[in-house]
Amino acid sequence: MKNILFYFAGLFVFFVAVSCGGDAEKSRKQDTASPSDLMADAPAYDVSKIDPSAPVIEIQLKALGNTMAEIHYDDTMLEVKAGSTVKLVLMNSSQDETMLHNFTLIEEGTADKVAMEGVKAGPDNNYIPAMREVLVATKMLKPNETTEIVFPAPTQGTYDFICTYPGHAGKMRGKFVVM
Ligand SMILES: [Cu+2]
Repeated sequence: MKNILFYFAGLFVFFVAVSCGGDAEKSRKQDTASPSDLMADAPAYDVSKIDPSAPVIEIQLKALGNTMAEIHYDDTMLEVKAGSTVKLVLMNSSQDETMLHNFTLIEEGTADKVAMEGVKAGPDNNYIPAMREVLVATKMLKPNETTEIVFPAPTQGTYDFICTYPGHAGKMRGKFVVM
């Protein structure tokens, strides 16, 4: 009789142990997101993640033109190596005081959408919309102003860059290729 009691007691302890173990396992799984979950939640690109040991590539870019018909960037095909840090120097070489320009790096094929949202974002936001498609942007420059931004090259692929000042993106756009 004693042996049977021990047997049941043992069985009981066994089941409790198994079920508790199962719960612990489940809660651990809930606490730890799988890599695919993390990717779904993470922003597409983290501009602050600069690797101090990465090579720095400097790009000089000029915004030119004094009329809506003339405005353009002096380079419309920028190329950088993946894994590098990009130092982009933008100069607004327009002379007309109404010609404000910036550089906005965006996901490929989103130029019109970003430009439209940029108009809505307005001057208080430098006409730069807060949206996932925008990777990084300079401030809006007045004529003869220069600025620089430093950012990590995004993952390999082709991106677009535009000026988000209202009406400029049609003429002021180019490709940014990460090789
Ligand atoms: Cu512009």
